[in-house]
Amino acid sequence: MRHGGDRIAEVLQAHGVPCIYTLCGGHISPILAAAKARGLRIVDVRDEATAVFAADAAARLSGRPGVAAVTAGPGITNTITALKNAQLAQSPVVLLGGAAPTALQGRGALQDIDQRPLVEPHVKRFYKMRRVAELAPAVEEAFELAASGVPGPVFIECPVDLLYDEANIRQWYADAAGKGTALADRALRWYLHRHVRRMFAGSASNPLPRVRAVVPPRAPDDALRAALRALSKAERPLAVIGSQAVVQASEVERIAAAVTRLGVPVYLSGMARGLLGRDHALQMRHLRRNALREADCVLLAGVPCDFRLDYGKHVRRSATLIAANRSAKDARLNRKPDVAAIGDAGLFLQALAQAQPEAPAGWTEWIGRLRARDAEREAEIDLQAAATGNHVNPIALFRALEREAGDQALFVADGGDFVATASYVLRPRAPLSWLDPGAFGTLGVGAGFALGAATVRPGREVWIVFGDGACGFGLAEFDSFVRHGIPVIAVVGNDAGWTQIAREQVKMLGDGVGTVLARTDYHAVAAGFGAEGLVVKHADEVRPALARARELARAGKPVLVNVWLDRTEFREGSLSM
Ligand SMILES: Cc1ncc(C[n+]2csc(CCOP(=O)(O)OP(=O)(O)O)c2C)c(N)n1
Ligand SMILES: [Mg+2]
Repeated sequence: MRHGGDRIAEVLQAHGVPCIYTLCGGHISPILAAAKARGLRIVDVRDEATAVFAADAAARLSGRPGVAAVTAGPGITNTITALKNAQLAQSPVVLLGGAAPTALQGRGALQDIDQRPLVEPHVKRFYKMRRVAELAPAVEEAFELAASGVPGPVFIECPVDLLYDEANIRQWYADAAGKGTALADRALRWYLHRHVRRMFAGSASNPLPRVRAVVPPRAPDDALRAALRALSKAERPLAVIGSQAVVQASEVERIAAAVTRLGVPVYLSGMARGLLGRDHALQMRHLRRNALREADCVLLAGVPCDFRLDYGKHVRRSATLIAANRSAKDARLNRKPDVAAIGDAGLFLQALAQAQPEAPAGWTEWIGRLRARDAEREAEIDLQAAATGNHVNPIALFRALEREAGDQALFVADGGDFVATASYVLRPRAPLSWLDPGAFGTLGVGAGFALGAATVRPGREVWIVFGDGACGFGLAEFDSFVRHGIPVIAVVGNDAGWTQIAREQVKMLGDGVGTVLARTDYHAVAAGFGAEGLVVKHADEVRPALARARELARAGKPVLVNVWLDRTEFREGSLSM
């Protein structure tokens, strides 16, 4: 007879889950052991948040739900930030959480709290398991739910007494019931006997796991026709393509081809960065705000009008706005679109490209203008990259990384100003090769994201672009990288501070309190965990260090390159709220 842990593992296996990210606990041991026995890779980390960040990244890169398992109580509370991050990033994660034995919940058991009110607001559904027979169907349903409609995390609470084998559990309950003869003892025995019977009711049959197909939602034809009409009338069209447009990882090449055929100049954001490769005639990188103000027809594909578009104010009032989004709420956030195409934005782009006769020749001049402005901005950045100081200019560092990183490179961004600078300079090479936290702006995603990326994309070069502040959250995961042979390269921008915050705080309040860090030897910390640590204090050391880091990673070693930065004015004046 299979135990509950094995029933769960069987469903994970049937769904082709390559990897479970976890931090152990007695409450979930049967899941981990059974999953390992079925050939799933178990990657154990040093903080539960890392496990969920890794599952999130794995989901974004594979287009299938990522799976994490954490223990009851503190294991679950530790995941909340990562869970919220996945929810706001619309990333399909299946989180398996332990719980106290069913009969002891609310009676002062170890690690026992009411988990529902903590977790429920951050997930599409909170499954509370009460019977062994419910486990497999709940996991099957969770996989479907996480990936359908607007994707997001789903939580399954698995009490420990549903996970171990029946004989053990019956014995455990029999021992707990004791052998007393008093009326109260006999009543307890009767009660527990009935409880156990209910727990295992219906568990004798164990049907084969079912994998349900997830059908992506399609925008209705009238939205497609309206969008086509708007585009055909446009003189200066512009598209912004964001993370939600690429939730179907298997579609990215087709989406890229559709964008090319559509002929509309584009800005790519979030997970869509890299969609068109390193260089594409239609892709603009700079001065998006100006372009949006000039465009007479704007297509937002999987992008809400949130703070990143100044709540919709970046788009000219008179422009025709087309919003393609799986979420009707996001499509209308802060600004009512002229055309709301509610459905998968990636499929919508493909449908548009298929139905549009040919990109109007009149767009050429507009595209040329945008390209010229982009090139001008690149030249300005080059000038700023040339500024020298005592240590390393971050723009020059990213120019060097841009040259050094391979065609298979995948970049993970975790930090403040350092990462914002990277996003202007680094060019993701291919679709799904850039990971950032998304709308929650969460610091600390780096180590988990890199772990998720490296495990679902083995052999890919994974670079973490880390602020020195941000790297502190996940530094202990160098231990996990080493133990699991995950050769990521972290480039830490060491400016001895939480600079994105310091920049405005000092200017407005005259005090940098709380924003100052030291030039800490992060490379030595990584080396302490058994990884390779390199330090770069001067400009001329950058290229050899990056090359060496790449070489070490190719030989299977995780590396941390601690780069001492100079101050720059590059991010001056930028503030996100
Ligand atoms: C979990 C979390 N805590 C705090 C913040 C606020 N915050 C945003 S950027 C930033 C500074 C980041 O510093 P660092 O990683 O060193 O990058 P830098 O700006 O110095 O380049 C902080 C503290 C946040 N976004 N997330
Ligand atoms: Mg910093």
